[in-house]
Amino acid sequence: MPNTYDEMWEKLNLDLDAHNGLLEVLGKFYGDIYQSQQGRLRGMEYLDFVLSEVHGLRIKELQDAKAAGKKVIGTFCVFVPEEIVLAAGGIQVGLCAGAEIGNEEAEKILPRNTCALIKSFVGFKLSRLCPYIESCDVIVGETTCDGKKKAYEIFADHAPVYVMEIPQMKNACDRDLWKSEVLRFKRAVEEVTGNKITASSLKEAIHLVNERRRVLQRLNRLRAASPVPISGRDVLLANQISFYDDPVRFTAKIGQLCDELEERVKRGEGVVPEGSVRVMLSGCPMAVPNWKLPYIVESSGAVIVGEESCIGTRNTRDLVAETGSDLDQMIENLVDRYMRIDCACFTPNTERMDNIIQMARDLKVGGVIHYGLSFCQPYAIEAYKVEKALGKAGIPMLSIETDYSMEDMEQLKTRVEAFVEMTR
Ligand code: BJ8
Repeated sequence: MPNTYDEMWEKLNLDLDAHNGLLEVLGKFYGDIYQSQQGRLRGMEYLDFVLSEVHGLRIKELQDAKAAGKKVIGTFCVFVPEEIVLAAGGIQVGLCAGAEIGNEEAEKILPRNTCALIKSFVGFKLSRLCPYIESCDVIVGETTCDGKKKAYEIFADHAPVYVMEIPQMKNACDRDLWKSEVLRFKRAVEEVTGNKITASSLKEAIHLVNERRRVLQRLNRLRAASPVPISGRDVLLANQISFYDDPVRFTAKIGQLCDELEERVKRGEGVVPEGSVRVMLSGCPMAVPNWKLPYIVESSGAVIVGEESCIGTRNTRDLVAETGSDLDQMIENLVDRYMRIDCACFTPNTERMDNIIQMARDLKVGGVIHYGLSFCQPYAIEAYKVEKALGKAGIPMLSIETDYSMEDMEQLKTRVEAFVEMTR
């Protein structure tokens, strides 16, 4: 049956048949994992709607903005400072990379043993399945892990790519490098958008992105109540959607969700059966529609109360200081904030251990599930240190390595159930 958006998708050069197949699978998957939940908040209807229109209405908004002269910048990493893009009048979208549907195409040009996230974005592009990628005027890559770094070289043959260099250590010279990269990015964005960034546009953009972080921080504080008032899956969805929804609208809607949640917390209402084990996830990001592990955890007698991840607290924990009104000071503030990101690509990365222990204690978790995508060396290797640090703090950890396929569902469920029982 023709879809209202077929014409738009055709213009974006999508493979319509394959794309319809993707939407069908996504809809079914979403129904099973999300809409089957009991006691969801009314405010989740907004997120359900956004997700149901993920390739429709939001793409239409992007197309309309482009027609009005705006530029769309796509990213794969929380290191790319959205404040710069917004200050130049652009729109930034986090590209998802959470499904394996384009793997066959991706494996024609990438080694099979590449992390699922990388294969996913390459596969989406080669299979012509992602209207976000096709809407981008520029896609910003970064030199975080080796896999991404090298994949962008190949990806650049298929899409307009700009790569930011990310330092791997946190010494003074690394900060200098990062500052020069932020300034280089600023110049590139000004060139693409045709707009000069001013002190007032940057100030406004910093505030806007901080407001979105603040509302997600509020959501995280509220979800930590006991009894747990919202599922981990629903909070993960809010974090995932934060990467591509309009930031002003998203912040307002999540504010309303938080108001509703606050009332629920005051009434002492929970959303999961009494005795559910509080669990925290830690590790690789979970991009849309990667909901496999959260679903398994929350159908195994546990509830997720926090995600130590880039689609989680790593992206929302730190604000940019809103001090200073000249451009230089604001750039310094941006540089400082982004240097605090504790991605496993850094060495050493001791602040991540401290942050995990702090978070696990604050959230009063029974255990931590460390999640690594298969073939992701930074997180897989760092899992050893995380387990050691948690062990010292008396908090048990289960290390899971998986990808986007459904083949290991049963095996994962058995391991998660055993872990949940052990922590009880
Ligand atoms: S700041 S976590 S978003 S790099 S999972 S592609 S690391 S092999 S995603 Fe990340 Fe930025 Fe770091 Fe966050 Fe490589 Fe690992 Fe794959 Fe990864």
